[in-house]
Amino acid sequence: MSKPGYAADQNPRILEGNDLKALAKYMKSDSCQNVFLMLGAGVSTSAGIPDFRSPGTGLYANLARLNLPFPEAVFEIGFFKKNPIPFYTLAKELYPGRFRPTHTHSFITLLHSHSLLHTCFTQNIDTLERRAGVPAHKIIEAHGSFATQRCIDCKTPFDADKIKKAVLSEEIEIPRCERRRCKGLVKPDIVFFGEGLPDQFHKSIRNLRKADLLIVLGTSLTVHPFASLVDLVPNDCPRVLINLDEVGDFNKPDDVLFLGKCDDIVRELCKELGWEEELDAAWEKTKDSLDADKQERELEPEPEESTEDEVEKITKNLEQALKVNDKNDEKQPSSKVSDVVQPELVE
Ligand code: CNA
Repeated sequence: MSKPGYAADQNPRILEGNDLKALAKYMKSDSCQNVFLMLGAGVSTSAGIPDFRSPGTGLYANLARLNLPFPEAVFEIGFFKKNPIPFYTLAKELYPGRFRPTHTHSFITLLHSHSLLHTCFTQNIDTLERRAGVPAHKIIEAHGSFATQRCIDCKTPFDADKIKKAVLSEEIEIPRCERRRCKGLVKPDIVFFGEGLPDQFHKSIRNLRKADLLIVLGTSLTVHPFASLVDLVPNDCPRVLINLDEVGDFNKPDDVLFLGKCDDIVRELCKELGWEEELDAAWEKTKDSLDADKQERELEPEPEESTEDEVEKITKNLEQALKVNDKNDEKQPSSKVSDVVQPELVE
């Protein structure tokens, strides 16, 4: 259950209080026209996708036990060039289609249908915002996504069906560029450590000046430049953090924190807004896309798995892939994330 919201010592100036009732009242007022969101992996954990940093269930804690030079190596471009197998093993587990959007994703579609959503900035690569029905032009996938892919050398786009087939085949095939004389490695357009963020991200940052409300959900706010977006809204714009734990620096009078699971807090907020039935109806609709995908991948309906089970499975598969790779290539890459990370995407 969520802790009651609280903010800095000063009384809020724009909101009437620091609880969900006051937030809902503000959202329904004429003063609140442009809502901006910042999302992180925590909005997708209830879909069964592990985040990076939650102790125990986070991917990093689990990858740490594998024979990787460092856990982040799976998402580091220098390491990928030397050894793409760990990333593709992980990609197989995380590939879009297996996971259903959460109630929090459906809440975003409601913000849109109530003409409140200006932009949803997301760090997530799972495309669950789109699958929940949020229009593509409202989403900025700051760290890219699995939606498109290209050769890392000549940048030629690669066919979506072909990469899906390669990734999901029993024995993962590492996709290679089909241009004559290139044959470079193909990678989904996910931003790795060591790569720049999409132009669209940089272009849309200036819109934050128009924000009447910023809601930050399910992120540790440790990856920059994304994390610094919280400082780019106007000084008098209320900022709301919905997260399991307290993160970032929320000390302004109209900063409000709700600590707990985002699906629970979003439901409470929807109750205050009178949107609870709409939330359930919107979430109900998300089932269809998942079923279609499951059929496409010829998967039997799976029993519900906990995030712990999912992480254990991913780690085991990765362990297996690394063992196979060890046999093929005795020489282990030895780069460290600090050698290659560029200022664009840093922790
Ligand atoms: P993170 O650093 O793993 O932090 C996640 C945060 O969410 C933590 O503060 C958790 O306490 C919190 N959290 C976890 N579960 C919940 C919940 N149910 N309700 C509320 N809060 C919760 O992840 P960030 O997103 O901050 O880090 C940025 C990385 C993670 C980006 O580069 C992503 O690409 C990457 N990532 C994405 C996914 C995905 O697409 N679903 C999954 C794992 C990692």
